Amino acid sequence: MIPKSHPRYESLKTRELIVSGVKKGITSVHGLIAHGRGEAFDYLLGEKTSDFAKKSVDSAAALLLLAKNPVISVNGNVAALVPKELAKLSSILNAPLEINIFHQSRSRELGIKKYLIKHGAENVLLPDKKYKIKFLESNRKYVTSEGILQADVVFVPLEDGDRTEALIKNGKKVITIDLNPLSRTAQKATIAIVDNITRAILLLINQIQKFKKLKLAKKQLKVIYEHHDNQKRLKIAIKLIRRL
Ligand code: PTJ
Repeated sequence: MIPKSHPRYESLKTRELIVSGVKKGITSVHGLIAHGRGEAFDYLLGEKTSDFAKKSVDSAAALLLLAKNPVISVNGNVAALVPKELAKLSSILNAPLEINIFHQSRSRELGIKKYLIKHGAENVLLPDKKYKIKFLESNRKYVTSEGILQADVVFVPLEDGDRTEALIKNGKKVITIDLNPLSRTAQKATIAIVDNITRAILLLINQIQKFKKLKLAKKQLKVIYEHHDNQKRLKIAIKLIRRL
């Protein structure tokens, strides 16, 4: 057990979630490496949500509310880190959670589905080999007809870059959460939130709920979304990391 008084309690607790995800058969062993990369960037970003990330969250919330068919893509790391929050996001957006993993494993897909349902998810889709998106060779090309195939906006946290590019080429808008502002995913996404998913997803949920409560018109949401300049925000993140 990690003592609460440990100076790196939050970080170690999050690491434990990934390790336990691997043990449960939800997260791939490669996910440990991906998590380590994330930890390093989080350290450089001060392990807190920056103002520029909060602004990206606002734009992402607006875009998700503007979407006709939003879909939330789930991999093994995301499922292990924030299963309850994914269920909540799916419910407030009325959007399916679509399992889409890079390291092919049917048992892991089924395990993720079970885990999400255990944490309150009601709409979970498994990839269907009958349906593919174009411009992608990896296992992540397989989608569902009612989910990613017909989505206009796809939320793909902790992504690998080639799929972001492929989704964009397939005519979709992509929102990601990625701690690495230099990653291809962050660079190619419509909106990249440079923050830890464990913090940013809660902010995203709160912001969507706030916009819904305010009953913002489409025109107002559009202004918030269009205010986003992805390259500009990424440059600010890189500057912060370089301490410029
Ligand atoms: O479950 P699978 O098979 O789909 O595999 C999932 C992983 C994440 C292993 C796979 O997609 C992968 O290899 O991803 P990459 O290419 O390593 O990219 C992961 C990105 O997420 C990197 O840019 C990390 O910096 C970033 N990252 C890692 N942990 C976090 C994060 N970003 C936000 N919050 C985190 N907690």
